[in-house]
Amino acid sequence: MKPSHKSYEVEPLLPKMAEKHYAPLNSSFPFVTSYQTGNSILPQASKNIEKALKGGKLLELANGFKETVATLSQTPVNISVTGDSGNGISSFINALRFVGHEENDSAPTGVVRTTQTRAEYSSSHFPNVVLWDLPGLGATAQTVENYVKEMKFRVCDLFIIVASEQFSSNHVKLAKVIQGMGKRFYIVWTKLDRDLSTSVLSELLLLQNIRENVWENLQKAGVNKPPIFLVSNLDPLLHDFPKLRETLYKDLSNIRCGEALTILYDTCEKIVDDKMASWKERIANGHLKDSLGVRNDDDMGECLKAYRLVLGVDDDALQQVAQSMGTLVVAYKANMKSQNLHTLRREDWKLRLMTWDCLLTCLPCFRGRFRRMRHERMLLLVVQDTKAILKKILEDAIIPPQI
Ligand SMILES: Nc1nc2c(ncn2[C@@H]2O[C@H](COP(=O)(O)OP(=O)(O)O)[C@@H](O)[C@H]2O)c(=O)[nH]1
Ligand SMILES: [Mg+2]
Repeated sequence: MKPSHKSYEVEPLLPKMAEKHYAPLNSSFPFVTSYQTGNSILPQASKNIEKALKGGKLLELANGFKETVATLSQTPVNISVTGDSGNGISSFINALRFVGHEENDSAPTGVVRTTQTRAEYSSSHFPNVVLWDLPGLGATAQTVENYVKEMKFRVCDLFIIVASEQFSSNHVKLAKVIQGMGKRFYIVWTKLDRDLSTSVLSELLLLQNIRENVWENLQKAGVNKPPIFLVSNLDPLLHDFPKLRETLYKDLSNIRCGEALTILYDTCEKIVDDKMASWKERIANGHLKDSLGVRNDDDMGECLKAYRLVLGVDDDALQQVAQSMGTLVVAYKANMKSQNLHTLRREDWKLRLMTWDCLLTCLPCFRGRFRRMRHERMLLLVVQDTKAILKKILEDAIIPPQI
């Protein structure tokens, strides 16, 4: 059946640009977190970033983003691992931490009920993350409401619902209640090794059946599609474990940085818009030559360079930023229409029309008006490129690019 609900894959970080690059934060981000660190550093970070951008200092701005992300990355995150008793909750925590069940600091596991109260674990693989090992929902005769209260769901940022053998009504109840709280969760199906050794189906078909079964049960209860991972706790490197870890890293970034960086990006957008407004005024007043510092304001190539310089996205600045972010300058320039006058005219038919010599020769009386329109158009295109570059810098500050 075709899923009718919005998929719950990793949310884009900065949604409006998500189509361009992988982007992990979102104003409609479905997490509720404390953001203690984010709230306290935000005013100063915002001030620094504002100052850098107003002064057209892209490198300073990029460093400001990086510092902000570094601080936010230390925000503590609570992850609760829940499910039905005996499903492999404690074993999953051990596997995620790469800790054998016989090791000292492992979560106790076993065929008899071993987890009676919630217990916390940490892992060097996920710094500043508390993994809460919960007793399964079926462990006591309590209601879901009581369980949610006792297990302190409110203070948790992310949930992992562990299931195996069958996806029960308890799993569905947990998913519903977590979704109702506006928090994110994954389903982790464990004991895949057993399923694989006992099933007569091919591996591909078996995996597909498990996924479909989980999804159908959730769908019937009106739950949005969560990420579903199929694993064996005996093999912490196999099956969906690598994908699960990758998703978890991205979501941790979202939880920690999401709200704060969206606010910072909005501030940047506003500054760029203000800059555009003030330059539009100068264009309208005809005071361009002096303020832009160009010899000839009909020389569109020279003016383009000047607009890029005042917005802080000139070639030198981009080169410095790329170096600081550990990537190649092409990563920032590849989608840039305003690389030079040739690319700008190629990519924008309106500007092409406005810079068509015949038009100016045929309609000399409109020369002044055309000049203004050309400048406004060019400014707008440089502004659009600047915003895209700012977004990319922010994304790269969160997840460093790999070259
Ligand atoms: N074969 C297999 N056994 C598992 C797996 N995960 C857990 N178990 C076993 O299932 C039993 C219950 O596991 P436990 O982690 O204590 O479940 P919990 O009650 O949900 O915490 C233990 O005997 C585990 O060894 C798995 O992925 N594969
Ligand atoms: Mg347990």
